[in-house]
Amino acid sequence: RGFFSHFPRYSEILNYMSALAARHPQNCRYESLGRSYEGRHLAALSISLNSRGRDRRVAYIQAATHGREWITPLTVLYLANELLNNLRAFQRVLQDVEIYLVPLVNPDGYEYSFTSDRFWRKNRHRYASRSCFGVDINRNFPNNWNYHGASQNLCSEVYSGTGPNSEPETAAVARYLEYNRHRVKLSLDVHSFGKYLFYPYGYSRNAVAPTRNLLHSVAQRAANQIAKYRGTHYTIGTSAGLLYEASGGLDDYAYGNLGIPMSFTVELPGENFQVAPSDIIHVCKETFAGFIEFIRHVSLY
Ligand code: 0X9
Ligand code: ZN
Repeated sequence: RGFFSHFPRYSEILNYMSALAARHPQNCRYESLGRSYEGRHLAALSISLNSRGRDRRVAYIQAATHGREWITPLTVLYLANELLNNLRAFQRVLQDVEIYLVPLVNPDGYEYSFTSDRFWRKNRHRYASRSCFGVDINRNFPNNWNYHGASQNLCSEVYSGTGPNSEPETAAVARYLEYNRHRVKLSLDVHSFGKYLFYPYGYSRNAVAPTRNLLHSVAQRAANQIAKYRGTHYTIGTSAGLLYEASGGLDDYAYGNLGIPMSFTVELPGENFQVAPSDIIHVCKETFAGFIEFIRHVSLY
């Protein structure tokens, strides 16, 4: 069976990533950003035309912050494979750009959603003498932490943790982005579901991003590219306006704290986090067109 016709487990994803890097040693590096609460690797791929030092602009894309969002890592791995197999065709897009991909930000929650609870969202942080587990990694980033749409109840689906960056997964991502903040021009956090492209701010309906017009127009271009494949329609706006207010997300942190000019959360298709295996390839292909459009803008800002 092909890789993009089923939902691979953690170890299969890591094997796929290391095989890609082994097949393209000049253009792809496989590394670990750190480890999850349960000790799994936060595996990453760096893709570029050539190894030209540390001056390239970075397009950062992560997925599976929430365990149950199974389609998300596949779209990121599809992007990696497609770019590496067609480097020449994407020469313009990749010029002076490094693509940095973290397909499984929450490998513990991802694995748990296969073994025990299909709808597991949080990480698997365990608390002494408690029967509830896990922190919502997308409520744990240090931007207006625990302000709205987050909870201090350990059992809540949106438990924000003991403090900003309390979780190893959050801290590893924040550390990478902080260290590279001047190079990172695009941050995409890939989630499911809903067919939305969200830009900051997500924490409050009253917080307006100073560059909201630019963010909206870049997202509109990406949505247009996605729709070309089979007409999939994305709604564009802030998550606070379209869905709910929720603070501590990667998008707000990347934009508000680090000054990353293009920061978005993508909500892929798939009602109730379910995508038919035969549909995976189509979601990957349409999303690929959107990713490329976002990445196109990296050299402009
Ligand atoms: O609630 C979330 O973390 C995201 N939706 S999901 O259904 N995948 O859980 C949306 C996050 C949008 N960004 C912010 N609210 N900052
Ligand atoms: Zn999510």
